[in-house]
Parts: sequence; structure tokens; C-alpha cells
Amino acid sequence: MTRSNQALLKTRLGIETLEDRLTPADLSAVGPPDRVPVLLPSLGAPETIQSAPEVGAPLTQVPGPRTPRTVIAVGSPAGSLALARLIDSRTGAEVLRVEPFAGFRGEISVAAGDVNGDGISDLVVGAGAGGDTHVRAFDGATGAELANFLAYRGFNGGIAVAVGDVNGDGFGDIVTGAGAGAPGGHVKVFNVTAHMLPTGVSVYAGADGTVISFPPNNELAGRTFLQGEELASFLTFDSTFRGGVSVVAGDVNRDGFADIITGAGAGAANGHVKVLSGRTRELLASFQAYNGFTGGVRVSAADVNGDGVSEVVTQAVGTSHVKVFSADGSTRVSFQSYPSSGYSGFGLATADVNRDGIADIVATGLTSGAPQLRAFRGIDVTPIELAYALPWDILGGIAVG
Ligand SMILES: [Ca+2]
Ligand SMILES: [Ca+2]
Ligand SMILES: [Ca+2]
Ligand SMILES: [Ca+2]
Repeated sequence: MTRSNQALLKTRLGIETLEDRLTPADLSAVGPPDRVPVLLPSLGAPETIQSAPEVGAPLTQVPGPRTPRTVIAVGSPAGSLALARLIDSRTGAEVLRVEPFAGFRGEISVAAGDVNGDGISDLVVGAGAGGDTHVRAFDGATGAELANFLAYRGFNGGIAVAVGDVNGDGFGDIVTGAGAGAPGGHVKVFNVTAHMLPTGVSVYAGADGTVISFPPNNELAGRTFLQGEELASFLTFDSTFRGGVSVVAGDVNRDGFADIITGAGAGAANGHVKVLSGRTRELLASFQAYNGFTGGVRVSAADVNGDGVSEVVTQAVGTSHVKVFSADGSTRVSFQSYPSSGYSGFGLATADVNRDGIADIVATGLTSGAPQLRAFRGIDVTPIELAYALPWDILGGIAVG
């Protein structure tokens, strides 16, 4: 095991359950948890358990700064039959194409990330308003369905979806943010792949080489995570705010756990962004991305400058104004991804487009009804020349993730 693997494993062994971090206030604000989601028969019984990973074996590749995504999730606009794709971020080749919600013509939210731990990004789709907060996930390698559940029972507004390993177990989790109409920027985290964490082994700690015994005091040891299990449910804004949130997950403090970033929807002042620790739920940052703007802020996250820590990337909704922030809220870059006239329907994502191992900023837009995709190096916003265009059957708007 390499030293970096040791360090990574050590951080994973320090897991505490997110539910344990919920304060009574959180719980009362959130209301009774709507426990589990619908499981389709094809998913198998919830108690199905994968064999535990061997300690000492190569760690599972997880989404995050160490492995920038090389696919982009693309979703159809409201008004057309819901269609979601994964495309190769360098070539534009279609990797996966699904119709996630039969007959649904509303808006959808899409995200790319590895939820089953095979190192290949999968496709996660969340239904927009009118879609019963339906979430489905599809294997990026085979197209097989990996998850199918309703994220917020009784709420029929839209949801935003993201992927990140929030509980540090090596498997990407699905993070959802409730859309307009839901109070408080309600975020949930769901496990996708059933698995068990190993118990009773000793490992070497990272930098100082100290031997630690696992688990010294770890409630997750031997714990089985179920398919579709709700790992966390909490509000990220004041409960009087009903503008909904965009959501993304990325490790901004380098502790090995994906942190949760939410951007307040329309109605909130100044493009309010919050960053919460995935591990402790502690508020890591709270900042205003767009002074004087009340149209809402979309968030993405990736290590766009190659320093090993995720930055927060934002877009003022309805505009092409993109900014990159450090985890502390300091602005790194600010630019317009498209000209101020002639373009509309802007979207934001992050993926490694030029294959240099560092995530880039992906900005979509429309002009004369034709979908456009542009990519920029995150460190200095140098445009990256693309050898492809988006599929032409995407008209009127694009969701990317
Ligand atoms: Ca996968
Ligand atoms: Ca996880
Ligand atoms: Ca983190
Ligand atoms: Ca970085």
C-alpha cells in the first residue's frame, strides 16, 4: 500500500455516521425522514451485500479531485421527452443514452459520477417539477439500472442531483437538493451500492507512520450500507427560504470526504453559496457569489487548478457569468463564458476536457436554437478547442453535470 493510499484509508476509517450529526433542531426542521425510497424488483432485495473490499487492496477509484471526470452528463430541456446522455468529454462520443422517465416531458437534472465503485462514471438523473422527485442511476459501463427511488415523498417540485462520496466509504453517493417550493434548501444523501465496510483490521496511519487499529471507535465498521439508503437529510438555508437549491459535491478541505455545496435558487440575495463538510456537516463557507443578483446561483465543483482540492464553480442562473472560488469563498476567476447577446439557456459542468488530468469548466448555451458547448481551463480560463458539438436533437435548453 502506498503512503497516499494509507492516508486515504485512514481518513475513510474515521467515518462518523451523518445521521449521528443531526441535531434535534435539524430533525425538527426537516421533519420525519421519508425512509426509503422505492426499490424496483430488478434491484434485488435491499439486504443484498457485496463482499467487503480487502484492506490493502487498491482503493476504489472515487469521484473527486484525484480522478476528474472524463464524461459529461447531458439532459434534455423541458418540453421534450426526457432523455439523458453521457458523452465523452474529449471527443463528444455518446457513452450512454437513456430515457429515464417514460413519457416525462419536464425539466431534468443530470450528474456524472461513479456510484458503484468500478472507476467508471455513471449517470444519475433527477426529475424536475411534476416528476415526483424521481431519481434513477445507470451504470456508465453497461447501462444497467443502479438506483430508482423517490427522494422527497410528498413533494412534487423539481430536484437537483449530484454525485460525491460524502461518507468516505469509497462509493459515490447521490446528493439531492429540493427545488423551488421546498423550504430551507433541503439536501439529502443516498447510498447507491449495497456494501459492507471491513472490520477488525489494523492499518498504518499516513504521514507519521503510526499504527492504528481499525476500528478504534468506529461505528461504521462492519456496517452494511443498503441500496437506496438515506444517509442524511438536512436543511442548508433558513426554513423560510423556498427558492430551492442547486447542489454539488466535492472535497474542498481534502479530508477524503466529499463536501456538499448548495447554491440558493431564485429569490435569494446575491447568489448565496454554502459549503458544508460532508463528514461533520460543519459550515465550511458561506459567501455571496453575485452581489446584487437575485436570480439564483448554480454550483459545480472540481479541482480545476490541480492542487488536489476542489474549487467551487458558480454560474448566475440565466447568465453566462461564471466564477471560481476557493473553499474559503475567495474569488479565483470571474468571466463570461458566452457573449452578452445572442445566447441563452446557459448550463455549467466540470470535466477533464483536454485530458491533462485536471478538471476544466464546461459551459453550455444556445444560439439560434443550436446547442453550444465551450470549455475553459479552470486556472486561467484559457479556452480549450473542442473537436465536437453537442447532439443536434438537444434544443431549447441543456442540463449538464
Ligand atoms: Ca461506475
Ligand atoms: Ca459513499
Ligand atoms: Ca471534505
Ligand atoms: Ca484545486
